[in-house]
Amino acid sequence: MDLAKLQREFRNNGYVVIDSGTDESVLNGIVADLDGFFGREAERPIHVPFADYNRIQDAWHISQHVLQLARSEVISDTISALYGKPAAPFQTLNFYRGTGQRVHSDSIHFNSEPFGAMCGAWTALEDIGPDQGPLVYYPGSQELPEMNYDYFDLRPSYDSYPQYLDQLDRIINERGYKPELGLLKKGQTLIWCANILHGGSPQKDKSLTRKSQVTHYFVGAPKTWRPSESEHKRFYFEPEVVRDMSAEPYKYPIQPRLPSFAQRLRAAIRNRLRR
Ligand SMILES: O=C(O)CCC(=O)C(=O)O
Repeated sequence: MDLAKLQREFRNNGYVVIDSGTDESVLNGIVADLDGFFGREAERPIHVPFADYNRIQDAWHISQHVLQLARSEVISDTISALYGKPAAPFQTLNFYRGTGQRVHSDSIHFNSEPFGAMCGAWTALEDIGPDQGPLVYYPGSQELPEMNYDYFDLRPSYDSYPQYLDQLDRIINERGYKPELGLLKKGQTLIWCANILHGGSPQKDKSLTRKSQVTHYFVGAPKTWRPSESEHKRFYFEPEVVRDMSAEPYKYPIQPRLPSFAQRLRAAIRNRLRR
């Protein structure tokens, strides 16, 4: 790997794409471990902090394969080389389809002092084409100033998030940033810096999947805080480093969500039709 070239690309574009070198068995193992939990009518995993039909947060608590990818030395060594500081993974997100997530900067979710000591690594668990709702990002936007809620005169709270997103759309239009799509091959990883504007592009073909894993990292040992919970003063938190905890009792006993009335009705109709 030509490190100087990679560093230049990261500085100029706000992201780089690398081959993570992850074994096929790990990529397929992630898919196999989590497949049964995705979909509106699937059961939810209970030993993770959050799960819905398309997103499982911190599945490293329940899948050794998710843990293995999150602890990939190729990825963390690349991040450490890009920043010149050690990188520590602190959160994973697994997706089954495109997220259609509106364009944001990660620093609104987890910010750091000093600013910018955080990044995301998005790994394709299958080849990703334009109809699958790939990641979308705006090279150049990483050079924007630190934009927390107060930058836009908004109350630092989750309630202000939609208005924050509107402001980012406005800035993208005004500055003419051009979107790029993460059309990655299975096993490739896109590493983005904390401040680049990114999100999920709309999934054009809803019959397709878009299996992917995001791992978020802090670099160095910054003070970490959440802008959306900092209404009165900065809310600092201690990130939980992703590590093998399989020998320890599960930390997150969340209640499985009961199926909604509509889900029960659909299941009853399906059962009736099967008879
Ligand atoms: O995978 C996607 O569609 C979006 C992921 C994302 O925006 C994030 O993890 O911050």
